[in-house]
Amino acid sequence: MKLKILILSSLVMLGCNTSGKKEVVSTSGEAKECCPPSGRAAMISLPTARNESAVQSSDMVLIPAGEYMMGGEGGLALPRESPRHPVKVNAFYMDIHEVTNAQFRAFVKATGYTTIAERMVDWEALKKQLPPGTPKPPDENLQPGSLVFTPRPGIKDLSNYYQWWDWVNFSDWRHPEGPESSIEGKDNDPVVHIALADAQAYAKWAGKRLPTEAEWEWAARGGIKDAKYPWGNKDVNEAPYECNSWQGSFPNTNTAADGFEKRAPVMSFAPNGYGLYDMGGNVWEITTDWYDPNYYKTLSATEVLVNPRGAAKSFNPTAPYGQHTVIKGGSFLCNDSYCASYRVSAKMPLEMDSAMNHVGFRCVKDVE
Ligand SMILES: [Ca+2]
Repeated sequence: MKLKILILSSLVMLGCNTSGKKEVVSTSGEAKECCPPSGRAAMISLPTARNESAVQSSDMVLIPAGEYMMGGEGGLALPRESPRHPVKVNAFYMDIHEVTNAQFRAFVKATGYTTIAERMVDWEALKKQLPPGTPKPPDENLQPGSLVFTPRPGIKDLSNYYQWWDWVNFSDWRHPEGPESSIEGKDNDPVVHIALADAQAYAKWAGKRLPTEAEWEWAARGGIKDAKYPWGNKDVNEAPYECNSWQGSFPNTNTAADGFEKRAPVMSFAPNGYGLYDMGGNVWEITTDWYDPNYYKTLSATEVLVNPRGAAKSFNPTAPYGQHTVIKGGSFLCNDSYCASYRVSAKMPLEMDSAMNHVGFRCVKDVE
């Protein structure tokens, strides 16, 4: 069942991909030239560097302190990613992989926590994210649920996200594609349908915290200066694949040439230079920074920001009444035909009470 009113408040960043148009305009008004999907996507490769014995661990690696140019310019970078600006971050520990279903299950078992997607929609909270005077939807449309990628057949007009995102009642972390789906046998998949408060609750229980965007991007760069991706500058469409993304014509054809149609078990692809897996693709990862597409334009091009925490407040022109934080890394739905968000500087907004079947998280920890 659809709950379009809620989707309106949530459909902020959902169109990770649009393709096939000469020019694509996102809902945020940012236009970019389209890069047609590479024919190399048809090449089959097997995932590399999988380490199943470590998947269940809560291993972290030390990310060294350092200074870098945050953001991106040129190529596929969106205006929200520029200008680049100098940033310095302290050292911290970071989870080597996204939080898995098994890890999240342990948290729920220990605490009895119920995620936002599992709760009835709170109309009093929701209406604050909508234009004043928006009528209350019928109660049956306030059932627990979340957003699931559900493309209609034969989509041609790629300007309307509703064609591939549905509100699905009783879709949650245990039921990623709807109530009939399950995570049985998917302990090592990244947990999804996680909203900001859910991720923060897990992090607190684990004695950790969520990363800032600056920490996340510095870690994603893996010690490689000014590269586009966590693995360097190798074309994302060139086999052997470096991350779980989308091959084919979005959103109609997913060839899964990288081995995975949806989420991949964590650590299915090679790590970056810091030993971090899936910093590009697989699932988006939540950070604590408020989203504002104009934030970087307010910063000095020369003065080094130390441990920045993002914009002072949330601003998302496509959903001005909501509160959005930055998510990073892209997902299994990303490809070069639009946002290409496996790029280290890419970012999207996530409404803080929203969850989706391609958004998860990982944690960090301060150095004592
Ligand atoms: Ca894939």
